[in-house]
Amino acid sequence: MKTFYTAGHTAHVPQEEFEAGRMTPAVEVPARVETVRRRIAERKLGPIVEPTDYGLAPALRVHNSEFVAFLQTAHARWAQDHPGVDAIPSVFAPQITGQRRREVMARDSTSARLGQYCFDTGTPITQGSWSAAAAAVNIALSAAQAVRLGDAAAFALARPPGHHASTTQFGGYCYLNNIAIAAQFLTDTGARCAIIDVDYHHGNGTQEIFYARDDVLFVSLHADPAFAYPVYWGFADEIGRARGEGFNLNLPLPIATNWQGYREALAAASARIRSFSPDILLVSLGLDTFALDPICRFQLQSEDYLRLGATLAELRKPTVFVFEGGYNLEHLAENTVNVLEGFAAA
Ligand code: Q9C
Ligand code: ZN
Repeated sequence: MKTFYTAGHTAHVPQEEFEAGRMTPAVEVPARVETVRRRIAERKLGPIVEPTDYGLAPALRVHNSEFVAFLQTAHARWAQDHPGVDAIPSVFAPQITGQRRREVMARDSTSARLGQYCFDTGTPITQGSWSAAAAAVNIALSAAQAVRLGDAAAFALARPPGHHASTTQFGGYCYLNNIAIAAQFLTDTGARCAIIDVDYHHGNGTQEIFYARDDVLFVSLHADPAFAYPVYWGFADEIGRARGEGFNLNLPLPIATNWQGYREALAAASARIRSFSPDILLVSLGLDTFALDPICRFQLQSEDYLRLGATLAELRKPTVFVFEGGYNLEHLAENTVNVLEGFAAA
């Protein structure tokens, strides 16, 4: 299996996020991808390949163009007034719509723009966030293209992650939705795509992007939003809308879910994917379901990731793995490679 990787991600070095009333050290850091890259090389999983540049057009198929334009220049604008600190929004006013919002936006205030295009305070825009986010998109697209051209599977070892980023908002450590852009790119070539999201957190961005559509299936296993981030999304009754009704499946799970609970939900997810009969499966591969993850509360063990990979392989589909969350730097590489080796061995 090819792994797509570029050192471009190291330009994105968030310092701190605002969480639970204080600034805390960032957990979505360059070492995440670097540790996984080293282990892939050690385990001789396959070649590590630089991505191709696809430009911005594929991202603009899923994201609002003003949102993308803002991301590109946000740090430079912010740095004029706040040199040396990352950009984090401090004002959110979703209730201000219509003419008043247009007036405020016309004033072009960076603070208002940040609040408009972001939904949390945990996703700082740093000097290198845009270039790294754009590189992550190219990684996901390159992995998608490899599978489209006949590889049985490919791994997009990308950061920043993507699954929380919606059409018009960044958040949850995500700026551009790597997997949604890849799925749209594949759909545009005529392939029928299903996305399974196994990150601990609900993939609210991916859900939103495909919510009214029946051509891309979204299935997510995640911590119940009743107790977990992203709080507002991921409930079981979010089933899609209009033509998309029945093409969004959320499987919220309780605190302390272990492999026994997880495998049951995975069986339900697999059944829905089989009935959808995709040409290509895309996996939002978060490893933050691990028992020792510092910000999450599931109980999967390292050997369970071999089982997860094997279960995904049983779907017998060409598969694009896209890296998402996972914050235990000591075990992240082992767990990630276990999924890929479990998949390849099955
Ligand atoms: N106390 C991904 O895994 N902070 N994003 C949650 C909970 C945001 C996670 C804080 C977590 C975002 C890609
Ligand atoms: Zn996550």
